[in-house]
Amino acid sequence: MAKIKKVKAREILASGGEPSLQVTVTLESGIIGEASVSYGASAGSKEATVLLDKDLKRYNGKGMQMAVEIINKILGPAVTGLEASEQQNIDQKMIDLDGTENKSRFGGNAILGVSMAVARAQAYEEKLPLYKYLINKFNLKEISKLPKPMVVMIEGGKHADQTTDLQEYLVSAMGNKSTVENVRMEMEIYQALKNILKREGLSINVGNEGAFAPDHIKNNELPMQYLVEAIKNAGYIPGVDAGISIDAAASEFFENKYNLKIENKKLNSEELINYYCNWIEKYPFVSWEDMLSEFDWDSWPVLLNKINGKFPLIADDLTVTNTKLWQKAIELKAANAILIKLNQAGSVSETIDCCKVAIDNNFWTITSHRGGGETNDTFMVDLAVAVGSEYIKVGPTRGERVEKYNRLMRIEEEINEK
Ligand code: 2PG
Ligand code: MG
Repeated sequence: MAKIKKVKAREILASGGEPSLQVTVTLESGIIGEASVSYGASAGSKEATVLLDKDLKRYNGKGMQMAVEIINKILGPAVTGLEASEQQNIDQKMIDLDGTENKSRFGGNAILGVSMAVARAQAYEEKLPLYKYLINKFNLKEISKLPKPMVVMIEGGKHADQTTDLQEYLVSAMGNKSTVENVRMEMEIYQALKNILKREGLSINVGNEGAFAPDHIKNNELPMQYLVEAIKNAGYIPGVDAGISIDAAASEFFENKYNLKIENKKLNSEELINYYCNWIEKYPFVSWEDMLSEFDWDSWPVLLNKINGKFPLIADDLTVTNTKLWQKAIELKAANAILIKLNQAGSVSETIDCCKVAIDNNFWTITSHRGGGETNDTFMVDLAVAVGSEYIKVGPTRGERVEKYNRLMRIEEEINEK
């Protein structure tokens, strides 16, 4: 048993060169836990609030000094003296102190930073790897398999300029290969894709998430053709070793109608669904995510019905790692898999509670990185392992991304040594 002795926060830089938060929790035993918080570029409207300073003289209003103050002066003192093992109580205390639906008073970023750092400190205190500590603490099932990589290969939308309207084209590992082999396969496919883009005269510059962001690509379907070709060129079988996932992030191009700029098309929901459904038989899909806007609830069940169980439809902006919204999505048959992002929920306990709803209903969870403001923190990987996520969704290059795959491979090594 160890009580929390001190909580200290600071502003750090996130992957996009703008601030985020890092929190250090010291226990009375002298053990230290540290965590950094990420945030998104194409965030859902109902996510826990990212509290920013709005002081335009610093970082164009995106500083986090206010959140730092809140942690150092309010949240930290409030949890000091509590047993670090009481994660749920600590989270609840901060949620109650904030008192708002979406953590707009103290910020989901501030509350989550403390929440993650406490969990990490207590895992060290118990000399357990973080994933194992989370399994014990939240009564989760023992590990039967590790999450597979779902790697963003081509990115557009809000994550890159003048490229596809859809935000992400991903390659998802299939079959029963080890994590090490899956990661190798993905990176070989990434390199094969680079050659294809060069051949097509397209740029191989990368976007927010370290995926290729070819500008002036002609339509939203071409990336899928390239991905299938890349899988083959790397020596793998599409639909057997690896398949394709898409995250349209459709809320970002929804303005009364769905505005597909690069194709000069404005489609209503029904037309967009038909546009997508033409692809179903053509490509080896593993999943689709946010194909419709978070404000278009009525159309989600129509699309899910058309997919007809061929692959899962993942909700991200629609459900924002929020138990109530996710229950609504299940009831309305709007989606049958959920994207999990710690900072959407704003605390470790709420994130895991939301995963439990998916686990109880036999739906996939896919634990995800963030586009805009990722950090080197790998908490999300341990979380994915603990809740038994089917996939982790992370970009293929840049330090803050590859750290996640490196952590997953390390966990595999640890488990195999036992
Ligand atoms: C998404 C994510 C991560 P962002 O939409 O799934 O890929 O993007 O963090 O910008 O919301
Ligand atoms: Mg998404």
